[in-house]
Amino acid sequence: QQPQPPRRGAFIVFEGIDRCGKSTQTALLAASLPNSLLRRFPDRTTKTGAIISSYLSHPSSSSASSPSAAATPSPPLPDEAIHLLFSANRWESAASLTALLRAGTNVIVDRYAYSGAAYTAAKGGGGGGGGVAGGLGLEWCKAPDRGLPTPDLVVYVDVAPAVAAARAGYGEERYERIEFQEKVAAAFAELRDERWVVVDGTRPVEEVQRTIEKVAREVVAKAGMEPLREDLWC
Ligand code: Z5A
Ligand code: MG
Repeated sequence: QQPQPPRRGAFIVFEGIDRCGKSTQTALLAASLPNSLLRRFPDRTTKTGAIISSYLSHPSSSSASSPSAAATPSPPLPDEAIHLLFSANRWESAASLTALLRAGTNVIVDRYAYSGAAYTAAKGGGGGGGGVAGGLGLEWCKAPDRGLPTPDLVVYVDVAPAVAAARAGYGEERYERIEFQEKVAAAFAELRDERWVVVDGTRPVEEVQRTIEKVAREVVAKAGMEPLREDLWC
């Protein structure tokens, strides 16, 4: 009998608006799921990640008048440019993600291309194929991530923006305003497909974790029987 190649790992992505609980839940799943590894986007450790991190740490509405902004020589990055950097930041990791998956590791990712498309589309009016024709329309926003590894499961942690805003740490980064988060949620809703599972992120942490772990284990069991796809949004 021929030796069997290793079963591939499952690719599990977590998405949702700011402070919905993604980082809490990805860490818990990585700790409970055997042979798993946790990654996050943006990956702030790379060169593109450093630019992104600096961009995110300057609140958009007040940056023009703040003393630190006045001392910054370079003009702010256009929305299109930062969008492409977020995508580049994912492409930098794509080959290592597929290598891990092919070697049998379950890869859990905290935010992915769906965040990329939803946050930029929200700047252009909030998703909608119709509203914005060119730059910042949802189709434009999806384009640079086409062909990335396709997740087996997208866990959408569902929390209303007003509830998320009451949680610790809210408001420290650029996009953390309730009206903007409403638009992000609307854009996420347009991106949902058959791989998504929506979980109620307002339930206690342990309950959310149990729900996710059950689904994740089912997906891990099935992923080994299906080829890895590298055709996101193709
Ligand atoms: N962004 C983008 O524009 N384009 C892209 O392509 C990508 C991202 C990938 C930084 O992301 C920003 O980048 C983000 C989108 C944009 N927008 N902003 N600003 P980030 O992932 O680095 O952001 P973060 O700093 O990790 O925050 P977060 O992801 O928004 O939070 P979270 O991970 O979803 O939540 P958490 O840290 O797990 O929990 C938040 C708090 O809630 C904490 O106090 C928990 O203890 C509490 N919590 C968690 N779960 C619960 C439950 N179930 N009940 C009650 N309280 C809870
Ligand atoms: Mg997080």
